Amino acid sequence: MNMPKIPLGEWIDSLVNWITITFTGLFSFLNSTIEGLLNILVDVLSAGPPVVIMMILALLVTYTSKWPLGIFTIICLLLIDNLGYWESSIQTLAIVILSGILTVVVGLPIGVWCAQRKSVRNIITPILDFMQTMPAFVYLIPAILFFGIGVVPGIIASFIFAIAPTIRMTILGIQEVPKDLIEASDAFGSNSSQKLFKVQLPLATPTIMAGVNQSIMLALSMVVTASLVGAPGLGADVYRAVSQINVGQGFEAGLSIVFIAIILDRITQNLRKPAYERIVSRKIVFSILAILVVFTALISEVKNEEVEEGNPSGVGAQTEYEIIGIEPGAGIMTQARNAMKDYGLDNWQLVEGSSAAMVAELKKAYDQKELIIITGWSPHWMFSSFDLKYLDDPNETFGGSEEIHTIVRKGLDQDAPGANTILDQFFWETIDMEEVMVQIEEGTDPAQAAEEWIAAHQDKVAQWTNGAQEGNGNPIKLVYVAWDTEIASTHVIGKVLEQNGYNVTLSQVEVGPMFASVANGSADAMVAAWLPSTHLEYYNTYKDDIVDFGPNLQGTKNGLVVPEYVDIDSIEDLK
Ligand code: PBE
Repeated sequence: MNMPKIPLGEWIDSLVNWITITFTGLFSFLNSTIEGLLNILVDVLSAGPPVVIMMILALLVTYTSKWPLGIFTIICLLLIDNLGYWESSIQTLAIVILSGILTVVVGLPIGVWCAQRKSVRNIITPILDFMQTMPAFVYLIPAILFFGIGVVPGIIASFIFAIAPTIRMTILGIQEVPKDLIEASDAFGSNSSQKLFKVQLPLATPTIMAGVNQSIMLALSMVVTASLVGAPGLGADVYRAVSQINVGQGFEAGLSIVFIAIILDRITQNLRKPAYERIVSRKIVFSILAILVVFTALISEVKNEEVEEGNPSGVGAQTEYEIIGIEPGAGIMTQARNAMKDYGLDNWQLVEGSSAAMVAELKKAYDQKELIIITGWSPHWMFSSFDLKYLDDPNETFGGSEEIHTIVRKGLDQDAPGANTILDQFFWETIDMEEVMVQIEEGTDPAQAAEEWIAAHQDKVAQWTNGAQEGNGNPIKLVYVAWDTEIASTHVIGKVLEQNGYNVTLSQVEVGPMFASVANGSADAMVAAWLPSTHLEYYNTYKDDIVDFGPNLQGTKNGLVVPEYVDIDSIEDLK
């Protein structure tokens, strides 16, 4: 059938665009409110030495779920601290608690409303179904555009993902209240709010709490996803471990998440009927807790006021001492971390996320002429779309000018000699790569951009394929990371191999897995090794199990990049 494609994607794009522009004010208000609340929570949880918080949490678990669990809690928390994940855990705990509070504050009234009105319920239920089945990743995309990268889009996405159970269970709980009790309260002449607060809600509480418990567990399950857009905490530790193939670290961080899950689960499950309620009443415990929280919050706010120093109009203050980074495993991230040490930028933070999120953040800041510092590299189309400059790097922490190498698995010359030859002879210039990148950025599909470039540069391609045997449909698997540079190069070389008779698959992975897969032979080749310095660590780890074909492009550069209108010139100026 020859029907034109319905431009659903484009409609959504323009809708999101419109929302972004129209509600800028609202978003920045929400952004600062949520971030402010989160900071308070983090401050409260990290006031005083860790042991104090551990004791309080353990006591709370003991109170709600008996002493053996309290002991278990203290052991878990001590272990987390010992493994070095205490700070991350505090971040995660704060994020989950805040998402939990938000789901209750928003979800409960919606649930009540749905329970009372069938028409509302008929509208909300399908929306909830939709929200729960849409992959949570998808929410991250508009969330980045609305809120920038950092913890807020993560919290919002978790909130959307997690709110459904609270609403559903509230509806269920209220509907399950026996009819005769409602009739009785009607008979006593109670109005609808009396009925709600004195009869329905109290009777529905166990069901509602089960929903809240589910919501909190769902929010916790979002922490890894949220770290893709820069949310800190245990999720970021897991993500970093994946992108660097660090099994041990992945397990430790994962285990910490499990511990936090158990603790939160026990507390929320038994909150309504604590195990030791007879000994100390709930009111007393919760009042003490509330007073403690408010008190620490106030104290840490006062302390914060005192330490607020430095020049409020300086670059640091205006960027909140944040450098916007990319995938945690990227070589440039290691360089940036080293640079922060080298140049003594102790109060700065490197935000982890992804290349796409970084670019979105840059676009946003650039449009509003706000200060921003990113980890940047060339060749990259961003230099032609925006007026940008590299900050001077007198210590050469970012390694100066580099090359991109082609690396193939051992034995490829035997199994696919033609592909081996082509990959070996693949070499092009920065302007070639840029041509493809700009095309892709302007909306051309990468495969098509590659084809067009090949058609326009037959002479160059002929040099690569010179003397290469036909592929006869043999499979070739190329791996790459979703950096703009490698999207371009991998698609071009992939198409060339295809035109020479190979059956090519491209697979997009994280940095560590990219090297590892070529080393263990599960992928055939990659054209994305930035050397000698950016990927040195990966290179050294795998160098005995790979074949290095040398550079396919020369003259690349990494560094910290700012828009031209930012009036500093060197990394040293950030101090
Ligand atoms: N980058 C920049 C790669 C190589 C240099 C993002 C394309 C990286 O940092 O690992």
